Amino acid sequence: MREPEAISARSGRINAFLDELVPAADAPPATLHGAMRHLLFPGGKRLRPALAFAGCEAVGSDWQLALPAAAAVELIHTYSLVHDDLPCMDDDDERRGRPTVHKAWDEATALLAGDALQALAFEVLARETADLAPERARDALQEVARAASSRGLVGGQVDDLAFAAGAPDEVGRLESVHRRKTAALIAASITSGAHLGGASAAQIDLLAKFGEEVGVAFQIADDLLDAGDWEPCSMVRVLGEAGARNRAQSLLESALARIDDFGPEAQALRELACYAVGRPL
Ligand code: GRG
Repeated sequence: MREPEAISARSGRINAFLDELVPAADAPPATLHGAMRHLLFPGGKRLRPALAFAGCEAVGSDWQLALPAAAAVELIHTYSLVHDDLPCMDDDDERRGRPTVHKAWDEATALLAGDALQALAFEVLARETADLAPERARDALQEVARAASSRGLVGGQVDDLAFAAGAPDEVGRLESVHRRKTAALIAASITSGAHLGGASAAQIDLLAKFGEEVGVAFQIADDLLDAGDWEPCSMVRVLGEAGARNRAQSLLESALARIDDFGPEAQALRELACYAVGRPL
């Protein structure tokens, strides 16, 4: 599916900003900084930064105001991938067609590079928002911190690792894992960008629900790409391919309906939601 303009036209800006933020690969300790950069550049789709920009735009502000939030969520996402690939978790040798960080360096370096990426996310969000109203920066920071916390990404990952197929209420438990492991950061990408753009509480409430549904649908769509090789914690294994596809579509429809009243400013957000789920708008 063709990349939406909300990604292609804005990736240059986030890439340049991330490049400024992360110390050069030869800055001491060079091993650590090289490892931090390894997965970050050239990086992946940059979906989460695009969602942060679109969240800011949806509430009527210039998308570039969301730059600190966009960088923070991509740094958190990257740290989570570096740690997820470690032998104590998914034990992967390759990511984005390149050796994983612990393969290119070693496990200790991958662990520490992930830690440093996470710390940098919060440093950026605090430092690069100094010109904005303090409550905008505080609210954005809180959204990202919560998404990265034991109630979000980390808690979801813990329950994913411990997931036992066949236990009661499998669908409910699976969605709970997806909501925290994947959707929390997707939703926080949108809401942190919207906070920096001066969103009202009512707008944040709608955008958070939109982001959560899009995030779960995105995880289901990602699982569908595994084509027959489904993890225990996959909606495709429980509902079958057609069932999982239907579930993703109905989550997307529900999400889009929530932002009906946002008008044309939310068009990038709509396009990104459809792109994440692999469906044209
Ligand atoms: C280690 C704390 C910790 C958490 C790990 C994010 C995660 C939790 C695991 C990564 C593996 C995975 C399948 C996560 C689900 C979210 C997901 C679909 C990630 C891939 O996101 P994309 O497609 O990746 O946006 P790119 O490479 O494009 O950035």
